[in-house]
Amino acid sequence: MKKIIAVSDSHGNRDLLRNALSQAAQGSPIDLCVHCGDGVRDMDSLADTITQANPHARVYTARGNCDLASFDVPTLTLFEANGVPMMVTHGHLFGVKHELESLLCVAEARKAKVVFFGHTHHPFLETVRGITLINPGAICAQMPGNIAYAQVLVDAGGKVRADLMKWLD
Ligand SMILES: [Mn+2]
Repeated sequence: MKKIIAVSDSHGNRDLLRNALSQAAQGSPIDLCVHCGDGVRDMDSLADTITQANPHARVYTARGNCDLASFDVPTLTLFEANGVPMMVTHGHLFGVKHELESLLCVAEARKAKVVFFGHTHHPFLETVRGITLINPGAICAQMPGNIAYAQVLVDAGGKVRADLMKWLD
């Protein structure tokens, strides 16, 4: 079983990001950590913590429109988990605040079955034409009921289970 945790739009809120990832690591370590942009540098110090807990862990990010000093980070990153092709992109290049069809078309062209994006600051989870679209929303107020991150579990056979996860306290 691969455990993927996705966060987005931290916009400098490293403490909240750290809290979300520490909640996400309870029970079992994170295998893949995804940051969907706008705050990709916030992952820098936390990536070490994740790989300390799990030496095989990988971190994938995509540059957002506010990641002005991060031109080394690609705007679209492809990866896979247990054979399931996935991609992360921030979403501003595909107009996700207005429609998701462009994002879907890119996913189809890149043959991604799971798409992580951000930008809207609104948590979203829906499967369209066999493609699971996941937006963890913005890391925001740590209050019970608010969505903190998205969790995707991929079993050895490539079966995907995706959930938006709330703050526990
Ligand atoms: Mn943005």
